[in-house]
Amino acid sequence: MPFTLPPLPYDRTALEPHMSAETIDYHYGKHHQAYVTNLNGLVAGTDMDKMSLEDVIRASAARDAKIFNNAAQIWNHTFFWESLAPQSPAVPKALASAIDESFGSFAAFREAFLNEGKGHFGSGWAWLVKERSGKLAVVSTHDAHTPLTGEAVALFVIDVWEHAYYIDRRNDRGAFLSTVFDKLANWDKVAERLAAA
Ligand code: MN3
Repeated sequence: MPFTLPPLPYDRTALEPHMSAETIDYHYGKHHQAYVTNLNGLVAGTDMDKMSLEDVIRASAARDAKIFNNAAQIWNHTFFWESLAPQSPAVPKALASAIDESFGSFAAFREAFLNEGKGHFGSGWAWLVKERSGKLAVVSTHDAHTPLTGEAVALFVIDVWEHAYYIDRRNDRGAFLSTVFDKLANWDKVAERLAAA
């Protein structure tokens, strides 16, 4: 079963001026697509070519870094695009309460998230997750690593690989993070994931 690039949930120009169509063309059209193309080449003829993407990620995590990296990057990027919206909605009540309980305030959550993303060394991802205890937490993962292989449930993510911001922001990861967080975060989607977690 060939894996396919999931459609973007909005038009390529819809996140402008905060994220350019050129960034979408490269980040979604080339980087995300390349992980799909690579994975299809790697799993062809193996026992993984009929599995779901999630099963491929779990099955390859301990035994095949190339397959794991490409499969997890497909999943992480799809989760990232779905974490964004052209008009960032207000934070729904249930999500706001969970954030207040875990971080003290939305402002404290925002600061923790932006610091985690800015402070992450090298390529990776900054996440809001729901831990097994029920508490929300901010974590980062390196390279392709993903909460999907652990016990926490992913709720929101921002990609902090350089390819995510270099076209629009050059080396300014901090400006990219705060703009995406403040202008493009799809809090309705995050609340939906929390309700399902
Ligand atoms: Mn990326």
